Amino acid sequence: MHCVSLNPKGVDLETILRARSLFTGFSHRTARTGLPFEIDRLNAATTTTSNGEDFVKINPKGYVPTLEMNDGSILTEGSAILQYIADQNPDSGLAPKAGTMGRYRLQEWLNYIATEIHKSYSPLFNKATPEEVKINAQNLLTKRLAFVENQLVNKPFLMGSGFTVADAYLFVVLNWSGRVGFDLNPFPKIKEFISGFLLVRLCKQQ
Ligand SMILES: N[C@@H](CCC(=O)N[C@@H](CS)C(=O)NCC(=O)O)C(=O)O
Repeated sequence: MHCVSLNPKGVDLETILRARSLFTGFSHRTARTGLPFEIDRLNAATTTTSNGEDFVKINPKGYVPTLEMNDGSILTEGSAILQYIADQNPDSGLAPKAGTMGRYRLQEWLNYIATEIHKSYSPLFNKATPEEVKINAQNLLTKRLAFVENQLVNKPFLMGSGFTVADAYLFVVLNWSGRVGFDLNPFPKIKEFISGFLLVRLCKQQ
């Protein structure tokens, strides 16, 4: 198994404390299922991977995350990849069983994170985005995160007491806030969620 992700600044993404891209959350989720995997990084400027491959030939969509299986087939779209990884080890508890109401709830969260949260951060990364578009994206993000904040009032994770791939994805996107100057102070539960996550990771690393 082989995955490719974006590491434009060449920073060390191996530790969760520096989690800044889908890559980090992705690799930790993969690690938790006990699956063997390799990681390739994408140079966004040249669109070649760290192995020197032309990324567009691997994934014609041209973006990450991208999962390449041992048979050479490719799976794209973060939400699909996350569920695939979780399903490789059903006992990991990373996703409720397919066909159950719990799985639809998970998909509900994954779609919300991908389309309403992830994509609200995207224009904030682009220097060419006009200021009013950025303000609009920030306002939208405030609304979307207010919903998440309310959901975390009585439970530690999005789905309740158990950690799922939706939490991992949420953690990764929230970690972009510092980079794009989005203030999370109005969201104390979200801040608690982030620090709880970091604590668990740190404990596991020791
Ligand atoms: N629809 C995709 C979007 C993934 C995405 O936005 N990837 C970003 C990095 S976080 C990317 O590769 N952007 C580069 C590009 O679009 O060319 C998904 O849900 O996985």
